[in-house]
Amino acid sequence: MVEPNSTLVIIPTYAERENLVEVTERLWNAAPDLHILIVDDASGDGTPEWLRTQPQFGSTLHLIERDGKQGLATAYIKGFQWALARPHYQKVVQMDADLSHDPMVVPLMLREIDGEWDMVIGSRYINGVRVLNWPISRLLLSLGAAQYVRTLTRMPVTDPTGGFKCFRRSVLEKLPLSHVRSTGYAFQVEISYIAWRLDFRIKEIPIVFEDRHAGTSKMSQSIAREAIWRILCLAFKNFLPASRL
Ligand SMILES: Nc1nc2c(ncn2[C@@H]2O[C@H](COP(=O)(O)OP(=O)(O)OP(=O)(O)O)[C@@H](O)[C@H]2O)c(=O)[nH]1
Ligand SMILES: [Mg+2]
Repeated sequence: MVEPNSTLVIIPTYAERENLVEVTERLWNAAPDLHILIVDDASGDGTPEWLRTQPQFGSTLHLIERDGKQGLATAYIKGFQWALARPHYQKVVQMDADLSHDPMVVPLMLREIDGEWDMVIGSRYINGVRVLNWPISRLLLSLGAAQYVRTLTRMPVTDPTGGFKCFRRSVLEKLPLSHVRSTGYAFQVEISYIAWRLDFRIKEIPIVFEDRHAGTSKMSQSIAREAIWRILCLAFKNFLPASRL
């Protein structure tokens, strides 16, 4: 029996098999009732096979398999649509597989959603900078990107490129998911921007972000180029009414 007020954590994966054992274990330690959905893009590292051997598979552990690497954005959109097709999921969390996002933060996010907030963003940069084990060049790039987004979109969020978020179901219901244009990391900004323009109540909570535990980065120059361009497009959307985003 599925509880009517369940929470789904969506984790997109591309070659994250080494991190999956720990991330799932730590999520269930933090909040035993969570359901987890992995959206895997033919990682080729045994991710689906490992998931199918787990006792929770099919009950609280779910899998969407896609047949090639199709990008973070469409993986999340698939996951959001999967959650929306199941009315018992009232809260949805999105996070990376690589343990950069601490599962212990999930209960704190859920508490904010149970309070007055519609969406919670885990922020590395609110009230100081909390990033562990990143080279200074990567940190400066991330801080510069955050400033670029804030200046162009005027969205009052300290960490607009962050990927650790929690949504009340009603937010996902209102987002025009089929119109989202970004394919890579610009997706994180685009979703928060639309939620902000739709006047949802967004709360940032401080998180400590740690560099990935294992595996390799999927960041590429084309993803970064897309982000620069897509955010410029969002800036023009400031002139559109929210109903036409
Ligand atoms: N399904 C799917 N997941 C992806 C894809 N690209 C990245 N991911 C996942 O999205 C999450 C974020 O990607 P990361 O590579 O950690 O990106 P990052 O945190 O900016 O970079 P590093 O941590 O430095 O590697 C991870 O769980 C990835 O496995 C993709 O094309 N498809
Ligand atoms: Mg990462």
